[in-house]
Amino acid sequence: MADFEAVLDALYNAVLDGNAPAAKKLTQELIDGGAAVETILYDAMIPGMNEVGRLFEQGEYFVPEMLVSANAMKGGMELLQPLLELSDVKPIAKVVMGTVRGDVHDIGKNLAIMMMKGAGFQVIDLGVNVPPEKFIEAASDGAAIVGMSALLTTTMPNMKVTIDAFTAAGLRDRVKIIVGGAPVTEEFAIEIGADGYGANANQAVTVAKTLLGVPV
Ligand code: B1M
Repeated sequence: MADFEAVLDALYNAVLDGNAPAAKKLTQELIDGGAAVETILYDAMIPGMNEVGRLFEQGEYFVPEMLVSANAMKGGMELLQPLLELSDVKPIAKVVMGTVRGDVHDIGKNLAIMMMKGAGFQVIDLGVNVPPEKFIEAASDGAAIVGMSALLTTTMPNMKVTIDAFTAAGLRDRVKIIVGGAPVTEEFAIEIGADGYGANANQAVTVAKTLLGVPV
């Protein structure tokens, strides 16, 4: 393989440019070269998406550019998923995860799901724009953890709406609720009555395990 750093750089640029075929090819090249999943994500793909966000904020990128970049990243992530999956292992617990109502950002949520699955959780992915009732319905079937993601300051309040709906349904004590997403903070998580906060996808795993008393 060409110089490791150069391939990571090229992958960063492929995400930035929304070049899906290149993103896939370079991700595969890194996998074949023995790069760790975390390196591929945190040293190339995620910084690439962060730069996309910065350019959008500055008015240099628009929604279509964000979309093609997101698709490029997703294509690469698909190749990483099988590397994280464990087979023939009894799941630690059932988790339901989704992006809250009004919000269609799913890359961070998908990453958290990938990491949770890789760590041995059974994860039901509820997708995006998930209303409280859907979280409740899915969690009623034996879930120990509910995970919510939000990327917009305007949709963050729907995390509290969902938590309140669990309380109203008499189910709040049966599940641990963890929250994450770029604008979400530890303070916000405490304020809305969540049980845990994950600053990144790996933390979703450590927080979930800690809440269930499973060794990290
Ligand atoms: Co949107 N968008 N977007 N967007 N978008 C942001 C979020 C924004 C910050 C861009 C900006 O202005 N800089 C901005 C929000 C501003 C705000 O709220 N104050 C914004 C906006 C404004 C919008 C629209 C309103 C634009 C418009 O239409 N005018 C619109 C809203 C649509 C809606 O949801 N209703 C919109 C649309 C879109 C696209 C559809 C085009 C696309 C999403 C495609 C998709 O997800 N399938 C998109 C994208 C790609 C982005 C940016 C560029 C990238 C988001 C991303 O995927 N990041 C984003 C800018 C940015 O974040 N820098 C932006 C990478 C991802 C790995 O990070 O999701 O934070 P993140 O996940 C992290 C952690 O947060 C954590 O783990 C992950 C890995 O470490 N995590 C968890 C996430 N969930 C977790 C759950 C956990 C634990 C950890 O436990 C349960």
